[in-house]
Amino acid sequence: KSSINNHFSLQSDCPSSEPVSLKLPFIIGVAGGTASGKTTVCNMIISQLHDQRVVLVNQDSFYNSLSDEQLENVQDYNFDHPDAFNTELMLSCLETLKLGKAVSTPNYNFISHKSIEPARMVNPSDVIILEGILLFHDPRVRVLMNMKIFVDTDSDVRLARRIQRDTVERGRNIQNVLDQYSKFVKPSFEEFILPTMKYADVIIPRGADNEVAIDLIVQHIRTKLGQHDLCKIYANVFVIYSTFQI
Ligand code: UZR
Ligand code: MG
Repeated sequence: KSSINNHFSLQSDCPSSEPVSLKLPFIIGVAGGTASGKTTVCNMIISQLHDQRVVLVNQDSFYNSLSDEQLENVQDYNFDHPDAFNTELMLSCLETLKLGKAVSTPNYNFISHKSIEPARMVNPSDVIILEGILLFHDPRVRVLMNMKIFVDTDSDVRLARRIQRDTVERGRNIQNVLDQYSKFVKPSFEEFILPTMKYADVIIPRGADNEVAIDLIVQHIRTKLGQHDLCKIYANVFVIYSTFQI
């Protein structure tokens, strides 16, 4: 009875580690400028996939912690530059998740600008949704994704939302947000984020207001998950077949 189930494990071949699931997760990347509606798009996809195991991993979690010296001059720190992230760590976490294993990810705090305890444990899932402004920047991260979505929202709409969000949720004042925007956020968007739009499989205009696009994306994910299920059945049949050969 237990032979054909969704999470056939290869314990005997992996003496050093926990069981590895044969089921490969479907990995979706959602990128786009600040306050473009990435989080809302992700949440809309997640709410439509309620019958699957879905997990959201945010690139923000992998921000490098600022040193005391950097904290003293935080207004000169560019959080919108690719070097602000620990991409090596994100890559290794994603590789682990892709293998169907649980992983612990850092927990970045936007007020102290540091990773804080406790770390966040991410469980193996059928669908892994990654979200972040610079997710498509590193080619090694791009190849891990089965589907890449770019949320394309007008800059003025994004700035308006950013002011709203940073003053309410991230403890900033308006002057501070505007200075940061013109000094780093806008130039980095043009230099590093916008050029990655060409890597997207799907570009969503107007972000989360675009329900048709979200419905189409969810349909595609469901089709692909069906195909994954077929691969899983073939893989399990193969394991059972090999077992009986011995
Ligand atoms: P989203 N950011 C902060 O404001 N503080 C931090 O400690 C780390 C990041 C901002 C960052 C970027 N820029 O524009 C934004 N600044 O978070 C990305 N300044 O987050 O995708 O949710 O907009
Ligand atoms: Mg967000």
